[in-house]
Amino acid sequence: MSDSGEEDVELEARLREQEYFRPPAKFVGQANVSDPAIYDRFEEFPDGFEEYANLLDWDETWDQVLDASNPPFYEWFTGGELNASYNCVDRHLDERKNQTALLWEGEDGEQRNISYRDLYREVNEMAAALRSIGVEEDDVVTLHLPMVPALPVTMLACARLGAPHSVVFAGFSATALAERVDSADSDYVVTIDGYYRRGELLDHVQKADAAMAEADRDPEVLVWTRHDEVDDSVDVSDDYTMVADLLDDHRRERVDPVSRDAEDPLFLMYTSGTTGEPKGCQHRTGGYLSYAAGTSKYVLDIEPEDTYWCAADIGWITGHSYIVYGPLALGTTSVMYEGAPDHPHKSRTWEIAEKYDVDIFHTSPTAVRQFMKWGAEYVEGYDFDFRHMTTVGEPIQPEAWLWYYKHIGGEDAVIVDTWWQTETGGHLITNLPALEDMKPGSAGLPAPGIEPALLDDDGEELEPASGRAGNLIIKKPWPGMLQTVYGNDERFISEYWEDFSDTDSDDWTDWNYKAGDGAVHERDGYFRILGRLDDVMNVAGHRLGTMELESAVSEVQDVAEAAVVSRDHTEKGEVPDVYVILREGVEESDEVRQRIVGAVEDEIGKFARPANVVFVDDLPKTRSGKIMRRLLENISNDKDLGDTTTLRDPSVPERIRDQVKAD
Ligand code: 6R9
Repeated sequence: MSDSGEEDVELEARLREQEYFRPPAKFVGQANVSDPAIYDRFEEFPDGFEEYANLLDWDETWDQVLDASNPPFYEWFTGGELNASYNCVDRHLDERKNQTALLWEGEDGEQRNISYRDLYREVNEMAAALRSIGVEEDDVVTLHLPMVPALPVTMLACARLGAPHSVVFAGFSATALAERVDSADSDYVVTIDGYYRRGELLDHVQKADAAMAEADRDPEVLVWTRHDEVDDSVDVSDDYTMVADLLDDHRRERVDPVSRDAEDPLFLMYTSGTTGEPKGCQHRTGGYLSYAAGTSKYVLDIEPEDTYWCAADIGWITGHSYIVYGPLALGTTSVMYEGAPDHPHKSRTWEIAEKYDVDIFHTSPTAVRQFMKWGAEYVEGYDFDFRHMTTVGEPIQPEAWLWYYKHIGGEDAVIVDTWWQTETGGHLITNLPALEDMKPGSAGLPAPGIEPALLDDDGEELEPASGRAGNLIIKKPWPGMLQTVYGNDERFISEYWEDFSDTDSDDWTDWNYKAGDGAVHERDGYFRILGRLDDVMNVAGHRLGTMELESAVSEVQDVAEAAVVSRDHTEKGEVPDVYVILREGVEESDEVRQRIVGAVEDEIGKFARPANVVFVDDLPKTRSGKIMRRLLENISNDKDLGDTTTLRDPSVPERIRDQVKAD
């Protein structure tokens, strides 16, 4: 006890006195980028980005780096042709066919070591299987798969055929899956019988059953199996096709990678926005893959010899760019782990790091806070030596950063805090690890070629490095950016561009990408990200829309009206609190509360479960009837209420606050 007490004191003292941390000399000496001239090269806009495109093999070289004639519908590397699966698999065969591409560990301890040659065979067979059931170029294939090798194999098989994949995180519910299948006009769903989570084989295919009953479309369903055969506990419908049977028919078959236009879509990734409907962010083949590969090389410092472990889920953008596409394009060894970090014990992560001798480790601040809560004793005694560590997805508090630095990095690894989004395809604000000093809590400088700025609410640009907070925008296009919102160009413009651009202009310099985040541009030039300014929250690094949560809650018969706000949470960053007015005659009860929580689980997924459900008589509303969520958020976070004079009934928030305090 006393030991950790002393340590805390020491940590805090250090934190107070030390603002910057230098990258270790041994890191700098071997880094992929150690010359600041890189920033000058990328100042040549847009040609600097050719450096990333040159990391790939192209079937046809591009004619033009950027066609910006029709903003914000930018086109990258136009005239170029390539295939993403070829770039992540085939081209490595000459030099490293026996090297491990994917190192997979099941939660139950099962291991698979998939070499580039194995990956080549599996991707080809799966591509042949998909082709045999009718998948053609440009067909959207929806993947509802957990962290098993079948997921990257199926993604790369789709890419080989030129069929965009739309991966839906396995934790999403049947309803969320159905919604995404319909929205993407998808006629194929690929799922699995089950997967392990905390020692239990979850029946996963039942979500496909329910989704197929709900969806308007009637897609063909393919089912992988977690073991050689379907698990006894799971019932797979006769209407579905077993992947194993298809693969048996296509053993050793080869499928030529389809040459895709640089601008042809590689995938869709649904994410939450400010309305109830998720947006299908559409990513192009050439620009996206170039950007994922380039940032993997320069920011993550990946070399083919490395063992690299990004402990995110491939079901989110981080896993797409930095487990699958970036690392495999560079020909490295990428680790995948199926399960929970505390199963069967809280040292599982460090056990894996030691076993596979991981060099580069990538995780979220939520995970760091959890490791910190469990305590350093779960790390001690494991023999691993990271040279590079990354955080992504949320702001990291300096305390958590320092703990990560000391207890996981042994004060001998670099840490990069990478800010980016589903929409951006790859890192936009992050230090290059050998070039800049680390500053806990700050994402750092813009990545090469990226030009962020802060605007006040009137759209006026703040003085650079003024130390003030504003709306974060990106002034120049970059190759990793989304092409559009699938099937909805108007929404693309309204969500990301309209607020801070001159939408009548054909000149791209009049267009600014709105990130939706607030940030401070510090006096040293580093950016500190403050979090979302819109109705989007970040729960344990998972992005959720307030409107999606509210519409899920409103599905419950007993609910007359609901408002969802975010509450700060020491481990998860944020959690949703739900304020509900019940219908006339409905009594408050735990049963009703359970129904509300259940509705969120059914509509979105268990990961979105509300932390609190508060029954209220009224909600704070303006005279025009708009719910003032900000006031509820202040109540949830025990902050001053602030201005209530514009409310129809200014006494409402105080009544709610007294009630919440009494509960
Ligand atoms: C990659 C990813 C995007 C939102 C983004 C911001 C938050 C991401 C961050 C960060 C502070 C960082 N965010 N990285 N906040 N520091 N380093 O997370 O994509 O799921 O789309 O979320 O996450 O609020 O706008 P996505």
